[in-house]
Parts: sequence; structure tokens; C-alpha cells
Amino acid sequence: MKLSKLVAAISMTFALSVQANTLPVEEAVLTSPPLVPPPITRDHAAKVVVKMETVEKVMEIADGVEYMFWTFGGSVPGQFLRVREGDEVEFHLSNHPDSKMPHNIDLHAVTGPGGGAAASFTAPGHTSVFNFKALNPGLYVYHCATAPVGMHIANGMYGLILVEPKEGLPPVDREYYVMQGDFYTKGAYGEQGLQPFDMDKAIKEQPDYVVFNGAVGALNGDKALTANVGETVRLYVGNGGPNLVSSFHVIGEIFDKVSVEGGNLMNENVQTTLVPAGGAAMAEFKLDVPGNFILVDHSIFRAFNKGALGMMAVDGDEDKIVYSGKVADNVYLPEGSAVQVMPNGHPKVTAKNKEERMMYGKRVYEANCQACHQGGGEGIPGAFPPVAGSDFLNEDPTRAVDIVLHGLKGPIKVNGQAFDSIMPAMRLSDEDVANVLTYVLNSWDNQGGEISPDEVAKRREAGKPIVMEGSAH
Ligand code: HEC
Ligand SMILES: [Cu+2]
Repeated sequence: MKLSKLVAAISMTFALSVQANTLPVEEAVLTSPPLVPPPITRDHAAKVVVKMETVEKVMEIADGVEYMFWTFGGSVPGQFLRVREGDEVEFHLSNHPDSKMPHNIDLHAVTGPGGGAAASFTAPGHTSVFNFKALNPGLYVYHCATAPVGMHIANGMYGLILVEPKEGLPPVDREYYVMQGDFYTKGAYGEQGLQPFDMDKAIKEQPDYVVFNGAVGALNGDKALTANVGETVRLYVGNGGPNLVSSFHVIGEIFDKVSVEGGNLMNENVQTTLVPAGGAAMAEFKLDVPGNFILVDHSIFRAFNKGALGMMAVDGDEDKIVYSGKVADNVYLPEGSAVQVMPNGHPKVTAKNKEERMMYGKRVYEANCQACHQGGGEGIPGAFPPVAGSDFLNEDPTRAVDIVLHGLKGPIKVNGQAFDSIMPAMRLSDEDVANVLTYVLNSWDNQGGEISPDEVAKRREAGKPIVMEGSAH
């Protein structure tokens, strides 16, 4: 060996060993959604060892609908990974022996061809190891990039890695991990049983499901995100795609700060932020009033018909200046309106018998109830209770009259499922309330019966808004 080469070899070994010796080694804390590992308190770089496993497993994508997900760490999205700018990451990717497929990982935080994909290609029952240095701070997507790439992503193989800037992120009271994805099943939305992946729909970009954190209702009901009035929350929002761009919005909140696309650009006072497929954003907001705040993709049919709907339940004292709630409900009669037209645009009709009542009631349902309770009365888990086969409804149809006339809020159980939300009072005539409830009572395995406009008129006088015990609102 020539002297110069020898010197080079020695100094390289020296450099490597110096690095290996000086950087403290630690194992990364990985969390499943919606949790985020704690902020990094170190003021220096470290060698961070990450051990992640790919697992193929059946989970529910909606109530009664199963799907064979391919995952990083057993959840969709995969485990959240948090490192510091300048850290050296030693990534161990293990593919569970029961897997049918090889998998790999492309981290958008990696500088290098394929983002680690080729180096991490791993057959079932094997582990691959590769290293990278986290050069750029920001919030990055990672995903599987094994062919067919689209299919691996469509089956749930994505997650987020946060590279904190050296100076750290401003402290907040709570941090959560929310990631959107679109899913393509052979059956239509809600069709029961184990649903295989549908390649045709995926190519046409026509998903049956668009969801946060891997399932319809993953962030609803008792799985809702929580916070208290006065706290500041940071959401790490990702979008795995594979196809759709998300118009991420929280109903009733304004993002005080958004790190646009997860990078250094800070925007302020944002209503809706775009999260590209294979991209991310950080959204921060302070909670000023209590209540349920609904997370949606504001491409709104996705929220109400495909599942892109989550919830943040905020506890604390009201501030009537920031938000008053309804302070008045006065009768509004526009001048000169001679013909009485119902709110749904249909002229006033009077049912002559039960059959007509049901027929007219169906119209009222479609115009006024379906948006929340859904076309087949099935509701949306965690958000809107079912009126199909509802034990709560059948137990007391008169109470249902009060609910439609005057509204309902607070915790209830319908067929064993818990709901804690608000149904607003409906502005409907006695005739329409009688018709719609008769229709509902005689549809979808409910017990039958008939409600008359007279009965509704009496409840309009005697009834009042129903507030269930334990209401937080
Ligand atoms: C804006 C959404 C929305 C609309 C529109 C709506 N509801 Fe509701 N409804 C709810 C919510 C939310 C609850 C549960 C409230 C709670 O958790 O306390 C509920 C509860 C109910 C219940 C009692 C629980 C059950 O499932 O049996 C009935 C009955 C009901 N609604 C009927 C109707 C009818 C009939 C209409 C149309 C005239 C209607 N709702 C329109 C949201 C809505
Ligand atoms: Cu894969």
C-alpha cells in the first residue's frame, strides 16, 4: 500500500472512530398515532438507533368492515419518529416473518438516492440496517417504496418523521399525530366483511374511504383528541395519499400558526391548509372555548361520506364573548309571503294516511336528516348515532319528537355505542316532524308506529331541549 493511501485509510478509520466515540447513542422512542414522542431536550447531536417492524395485519377500516393493512409498527399511519437536526440515525427495518411481501422504507428526511429505499429492501423474516444523517429540519413523510409502490402506500404503509431544528420547537401544551389516507376497496363504502384492495379504483383515484389515522371514527367518540381551554395544541398533520391532496380544516378553530408543508415558512391565521400527498404540515392553535371541534378534509363529501372526520373534545369554561352560543331564536316571517313554502322547498302537503305520511316523511328525511344520520339511517360511528334499528329511538318515540323539535345534547348510548354531541333543533312544521318520524319508525328495522301532527303540536308547547346528564356543553 502506498503511503498516501495508508495515511488516508488511517485518518478515515480515525475519523469514523472519533465520530462513533463522541456521539452518544440512544434508542428512538416510537409512538403509535395519535401520540407523539416527547420533545428532544438535548443540545447536541446523537446517534439514534431506530428499530421498526413492518407487519401485515387485518384491522377494521370502518364498523364491520375489515381490511388487510400493511403497516410500519402495526398501526396506520406507522409509528412517529422524532430526531434532532444533525443526528445520525441508524435505522433497523425488520420485516415480520409472517409477511407475504418484501417491504422497504423511503424517508423524505433522508438525503440520498431513494431516501433509503434500496438499502432497506427487506424480505419477510429479515432485518436491514442503514444509516443517514438528518441534515434538514422539518416534518417529513416516510413510506414503503416496494413495487407496486402505489399498492404498498394504499395499504397503509406511511408515517411521519419529525426532524426538530437545533434550537427545538416552541413549547406547546399538547401535540398530536394525525395522518390522512385514501383507501380503495372492492365493496362500496360500508360494505361489511373483509374487503380486498381494488387496483382499478386506485388507478382512477376514486377512493371508497378517506380517513384520518387508518379508520372511519379513529378519532371520534372516546378516541377523540382532548385538550383544555387555555391550552395550545400542535397537530402534526401528514398525508400518505396515495392519491388525494387534503384540505385540512378544524371546524370552529383558526390555526394561529402553520408551518407550511412542514418546512420553515410560517403562515398565521389560517383557516384551511393544504397537505399534499406525500407531504405534511404543522398546525398550532390556542383553545379559547370548550366544545367539540371537528377535524375534516374540507373537500367535504370526503368528511361526511368517506370518513375524513375526527374530533377534538375541549373541556373548560365558556367565554360568551368569544362565542355566545345561540342567544335568540325568533320567528322570521318575510313580508308578503303569501304561499307557505316549507324549508326544503316543497309546497306544504298534508298526508291523508300512514302510507302518505311515510312517503312525504322520506323527502323530509333526505332533505334534513340524511346529511348526518346517512341515507340508510346508519349514522357515522362516533359522530352521528344511527336512527336505523335504534334502541334509543324505539324506547321513547315521544322523546324523539322533542329531539327533532327542540334539539338534543349530551352523552347518550345508541345500540351500545356512546355519543356525546349536539343535534340542533330542526325548523320543521308539525306535519313534517310527524311525517319524518313516522318514516323513520317504519324503516330499517325500527319498531313501527305513527306520529300525528297533533301530537307534535302538543310537544312543541310542552317539550324543551333535551340535555342529557353529564353534558359538557
Ligand atoms: C347536524 C347533524 C344532524 C341532523 C341534521 C339531524 N341529526 Fe339527529 N342527531 C344528531 C346527533 C349528533 C345526535 C346525538 C346527540 C347527542 O349525542 O346527544 C342525534 C340524535 C338523534 C336521535 C336520537 C338518537 C338515535 O339515534 O335514536 C334521533 C331520533 C334523531 N337524531 C333524529 C333525527 C331526525 C329525524 C332528523 C331530521 C329531521 C335529524 N335527527 C337531523 C345529529 C343530527
Ligand atoms: Cu411495503
